[in-house]
Amino acid sequence: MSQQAPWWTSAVVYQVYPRSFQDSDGDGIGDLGGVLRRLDHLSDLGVDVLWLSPVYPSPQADNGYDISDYQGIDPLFGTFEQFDELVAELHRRGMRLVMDLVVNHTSDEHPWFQESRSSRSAAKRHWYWWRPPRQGMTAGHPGAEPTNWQSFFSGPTWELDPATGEYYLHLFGRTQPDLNWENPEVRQAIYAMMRWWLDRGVDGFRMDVIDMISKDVGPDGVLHDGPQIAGTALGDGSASYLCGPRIHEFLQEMHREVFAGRDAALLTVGEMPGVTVEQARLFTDPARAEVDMVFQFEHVALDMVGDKWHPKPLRLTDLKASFGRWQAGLADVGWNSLYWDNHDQPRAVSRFGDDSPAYRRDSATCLATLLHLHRGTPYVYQGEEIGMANYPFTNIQQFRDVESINHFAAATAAGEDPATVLSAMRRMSRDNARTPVQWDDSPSAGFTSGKPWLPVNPDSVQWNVAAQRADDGSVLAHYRRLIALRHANDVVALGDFTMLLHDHEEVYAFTRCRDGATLLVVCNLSRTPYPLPDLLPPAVDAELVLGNLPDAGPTLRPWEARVLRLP
Ligand code: TEU
Repeated sequence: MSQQAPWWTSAVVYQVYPRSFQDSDGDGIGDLGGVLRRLDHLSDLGVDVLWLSPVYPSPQADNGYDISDYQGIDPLFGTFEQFDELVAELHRRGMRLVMDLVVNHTSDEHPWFQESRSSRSAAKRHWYWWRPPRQGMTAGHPGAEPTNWQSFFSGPTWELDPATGEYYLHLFGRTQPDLNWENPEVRQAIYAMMRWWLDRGVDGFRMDVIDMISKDVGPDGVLHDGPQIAGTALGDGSASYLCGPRIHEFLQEMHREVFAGRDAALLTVGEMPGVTVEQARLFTDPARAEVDMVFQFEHVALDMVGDKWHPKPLRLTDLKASFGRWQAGLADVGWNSLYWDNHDQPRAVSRFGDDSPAYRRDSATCLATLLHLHRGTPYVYQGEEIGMANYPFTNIQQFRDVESINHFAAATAAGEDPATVLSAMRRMSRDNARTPVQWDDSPSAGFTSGKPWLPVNPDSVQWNVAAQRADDGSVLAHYRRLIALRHANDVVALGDFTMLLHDHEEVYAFTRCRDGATLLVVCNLSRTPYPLPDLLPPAVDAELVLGNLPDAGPTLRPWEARVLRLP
């Protein structure tokens, strides 16, 4: 990869969740006009790519991840004129635009599904997964669903459509029916749509749950039950839809049909829950022509027991084992994506750092240093660059996220204690990531002149972009330096990775080496000070390239991070 490393190996991606980024028309919901207004923030930060979460027409049951028209802009977010302006303005500033591609499922309001559900003999009936009730059972009765799979958003993955007496499959919400990728017409329609966006000027796609498009279906159309999930009547169907039998075939076909000939300038990212490092190596091997990198979920599953609603403390040694395995597994073939959070995850500083007033700034910058010095392409989720934290939710009425709301209903109906359910949601709900970006210290944080769709975090009085922009010691300033460091140093982008201190529960350390240059990175993920001479003797006389605390001395202070150049 040395001579002609692809451009995205030294790039940093910034994710915009438009609904929560910046409102320009006072309806309390962020929009494209808002993104346009804040482009200088992105250029100041120095990021290379903007990944835009969905802005297509949508009933917004899952905030745009339920699309009813793949070739439009939802009026909620603006117009095509604004979209084209966004592409042009990004390109003018040397940045690229990556669209969110949600093609495992559509909205139930998509015309394809409307046609599909209209009758059993509809022309597009086989564009989705329709099945009769389980043999010997009556449609609509509990347990009559064609398989026992549990949906990601609680309850069964099957919804009965009374008009035709058959069930349709939805791995996510009941208004998000899964497309049938076995059908070549579906695939061709999607590829045509993708080409249309590329022709319009976009620079690639972040592909939503793309490892779920191939279902393990028998020649007779049979789908199999999964192992029962303890405490429920439902089963885990993931063996039937994660990295299914035709997944590589479909992605290679997509590459041929959509990207071939122009892929060098593009970025393609597959979001792949449950993907293993061995699979990721196949997906991202350039010789196989599938995707450039994948979003894996291993490190964001280390602090839970079974599912996200049963959190447990993270052990640093588990994180090291996981990150270390991914760094090693993709060292010679393939490429990593690096992220702490996004619109589906709680805020990084609250989850992996220490968001108490004394350590919030230091832990946010420490985490950033750790991640950005790994080999792979770092992703910054809006607000992370100023250390935005989880929201102090106190009751169920404050949540808007379909996953959270459904979970509360299902868990309490099953007899779980509402206060316990709520406390897990306060920690893990996706709405933590979706409160408005905090631009200044005004009442709605500069996000909107109206009433924000999710409340602004009360800590915006202190934690906001305006306050940090002028402060050289801020989280924002540190992100700027980290991004510049990657751009300026081949060793940050491409150097070999070696994990150190494997068994240490509070300090994370590694080296990066390339062409005779070696960086030593050491991060204290705790409140305990550690004398460096005992811990890592070579660090003592090394030159400091970048640190997150002033006046570095012989002791590695709480949440201190250092990037050192070894002689
Ligand atoms: O998320 C995929 C996914 O696996 C999520 O359901 C994730 O497991 C969950 O949010 C964690 O609790 C993608 C999108 O990023 C997400 O916003 C969508 O809701 C989902 O797909 C369906 O499109």
